[in-house]
Amino acid sequence: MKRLSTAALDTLPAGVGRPRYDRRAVRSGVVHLGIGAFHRAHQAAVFDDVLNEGDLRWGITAASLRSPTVRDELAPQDALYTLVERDGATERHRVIGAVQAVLVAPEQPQALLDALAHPDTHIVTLTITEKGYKLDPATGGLIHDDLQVKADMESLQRPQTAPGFLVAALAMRRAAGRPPFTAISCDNLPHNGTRLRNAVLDLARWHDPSLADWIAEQGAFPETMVDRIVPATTDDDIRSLADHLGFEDRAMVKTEPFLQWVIEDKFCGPRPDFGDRVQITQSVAPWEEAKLRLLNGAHSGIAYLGGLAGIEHVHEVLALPAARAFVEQLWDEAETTLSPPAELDVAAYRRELMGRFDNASLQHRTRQIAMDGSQKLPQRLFAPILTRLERGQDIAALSLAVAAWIRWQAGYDDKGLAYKVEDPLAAMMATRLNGAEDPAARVEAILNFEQIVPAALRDNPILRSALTHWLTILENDGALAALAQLKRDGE
Ligand code: CS2
Repeated sequence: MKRLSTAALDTLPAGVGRPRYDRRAVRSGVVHLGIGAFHRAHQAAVFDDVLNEGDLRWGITAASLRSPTVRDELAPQDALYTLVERDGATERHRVIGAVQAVLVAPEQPQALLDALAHPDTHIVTLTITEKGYKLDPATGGLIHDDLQVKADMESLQRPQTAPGFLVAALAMRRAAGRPPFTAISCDNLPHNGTRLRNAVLDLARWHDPSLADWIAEQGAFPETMVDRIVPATTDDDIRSLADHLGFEDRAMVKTEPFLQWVIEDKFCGPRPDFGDRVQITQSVAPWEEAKLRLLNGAHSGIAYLGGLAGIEHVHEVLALPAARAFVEQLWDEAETTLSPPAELDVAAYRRELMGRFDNASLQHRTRQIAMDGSQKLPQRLFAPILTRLERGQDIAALSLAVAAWIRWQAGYDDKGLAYKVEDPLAAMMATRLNGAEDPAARVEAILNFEQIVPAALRDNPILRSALTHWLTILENDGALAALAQLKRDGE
């Protein structure tokens, strides 16, 4: 079967959306670092809307910082791909044309630097995942003993990290008398803009303090909240899209209709008119916190408990009444720790969220969400736990979610099925857990991780005993028994 391409656009079935602009006339105003499925379903769709409205400054030069996979999928397709929005039985298809080129950073570091330094580039967006920032939570600066950070501290000739590319490109811009770009972190981290700024300034200062001062004064790193559920594409998804399109699209992404992007009103150069697709606001933190603690917190709990029970997809976990009750209770607990923005109706948000989790046509795998827990739990679960314990409130559901993550590190589920724990700290956690003899010792081993657990929680006796209680049930009786117990306790 032929691949999707520019030539295919005219013969696609009616009803499939496609670029309404002349792609050859588009300039590249955006460089994106980390072209995974999330970017293709989120920011790229928004910039594609802007292009469709006729402002042709906002095409995207995207880069992958590691693997050539997405470049190799997109290259034979003229960088076109289909966004498939699924809601129950309804499916909408739209071919996105915003991505103009894909660079693979390790193969073409100079091309990426040139794109970042180019006068047309005004915005740099990033989805490099939590671990891509290379920040040490204990110091707030870069992890100086990380190998890639070390390499970037030695030389920025061939940068290794995202902060490395930004610093090297900003130095080129300054030398050429160009203003900096606005760097927009789109990862699920609290204060993501500040984190990115810290990482960039830390590295810039190391190389050239005057460069760091220039970036600090003239650059912009707005905070953002991004939201769209984007499950990994499967071969079945590709086959069923090919049946519909009559063309094969190996770079397709599937997602839900929902999309939210909140950006702090802090740009240092031109920006498109986003219309009502993006909320531009003075303060992103309350949005970010609500999303991280409600959506992502529940997601992690569902992923570990469902994954341990051997359940493949999110909607299947939520088909269990006890799992639903767990999510509601986790939300009750997390909600009290929020200062939601006035425009956010939390009760309505929760209802809508449950509906999004129930979307069976997404086939969102628990294993996908289970990845990188050490990078996700601090903002999703430990932060609300800390607030609740400070106020003397109970943490039953939140601590069950954390205990399930600890149990997940064992590498086999309740039926004994083995899986690989995907986490940058997996090996370190496994070593510490191996030496621990019982649930209490395993809880202690994990709480001692200063990279993961906030200092104020490490010796907290209430957290320790709650985690030990749940871990004992999880190890002896399994995730379903723990969920049933939580439900009984709440009745
Ligand atoms: C998920 C997120 O994989 C995960 O950790 O919780 O990717 C989630 O789907 C998105 O943040 C939704 O906006």
